[in-house]
Amino acid sequence: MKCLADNILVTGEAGFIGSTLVRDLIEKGNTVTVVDDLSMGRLSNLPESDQLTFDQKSIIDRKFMDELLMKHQFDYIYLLAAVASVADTIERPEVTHQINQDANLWIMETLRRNQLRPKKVIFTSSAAVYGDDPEQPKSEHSRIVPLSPYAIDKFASERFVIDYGRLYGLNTAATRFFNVYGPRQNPSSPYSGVLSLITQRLQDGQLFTLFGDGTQSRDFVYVGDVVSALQLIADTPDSNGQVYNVATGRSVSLIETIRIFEKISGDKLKIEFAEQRLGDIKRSEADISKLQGLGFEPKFDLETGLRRYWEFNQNH
Ligand code: UD2
Repeated sequence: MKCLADNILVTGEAGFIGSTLVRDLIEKGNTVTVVDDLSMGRLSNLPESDQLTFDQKSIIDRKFMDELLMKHQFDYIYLLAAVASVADTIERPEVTHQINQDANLWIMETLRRNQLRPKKVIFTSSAAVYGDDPEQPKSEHSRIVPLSPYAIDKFASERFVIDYGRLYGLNTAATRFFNVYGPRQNPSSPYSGVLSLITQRLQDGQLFTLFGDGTQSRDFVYVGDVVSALQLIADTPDSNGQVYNVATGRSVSLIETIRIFEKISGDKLKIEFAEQRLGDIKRSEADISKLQGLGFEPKFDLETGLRRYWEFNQNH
């Protein structure tokens, strides 16, 4: 399906989604340039390869990004760099806006001004754009209710990228990730993904704080499936100008997820219950029929994905 040896830019690739994508692109023979300021990602997440060039830079460095885009004339661009913590964007809305929106707009503007024409630019957005609207499952046509600077910037960037395609003839698409989990996810912040926190607590035998009663449910999607979806969208001409939910289409409660994880690890998670988090969403489930229309099928159900994740952590 994919032609080999493309020249690819990935921003934000030292995070766990970006680094998984980079590994896969390199294995397929591509040349990959990565830009990450290492504010959240880790250099050790990236593979060693002479097909990989790493620049420890922030995407808000306009001069650097201009020169990089002009010099390499990338075939594909994956825009993953972001301040991914919703709470952080609530505390620092203006600073995080520069990264989550302005920097992405600047990249699009550089492409436009210089008539650069990548085969595809993919912006990675989030299910956060749907906010707390109770309608489930969420299709790409569901109501947009952005409730944080994070969601506002993700939605605006998504629109900018798509409309730069429509207005200026660039090939673009966007994705809305649901709850992604898997190897190399960083559990070090209280706002880290819940499955990375549970993994760590199970390994260390420490207490896990469950906010709410555990009946809240999420559409947890394994990072390997996310990386497959990204490349499928990149390689499909029909995806131009389109936005896709990236998830499994199945929502599982947190308590059931913990039970599955306990079965895999053979350990019992020590749980303390606490008040539900302010603004927490009760249920989140994706309608993925649009992505399935491109031929996507998730390969990892929750148990298979959690098993892989657990085994990876045991070996690293
Ligand atoms: C996810 C995204 C967020 C945004 C949002 C949109 C992650 C890490 N976050 O937030 O960026 O896109 O979706 O809706 O993917 N929980 C506990 N104990 C903990 C941590 C979490 O009980 O120590 C609960 C939490 O209250 C929530 C569930 O686990 O009910 C999932 O939490 P999360 O932070 O992993 O993800 P979510 O869905 O809040």
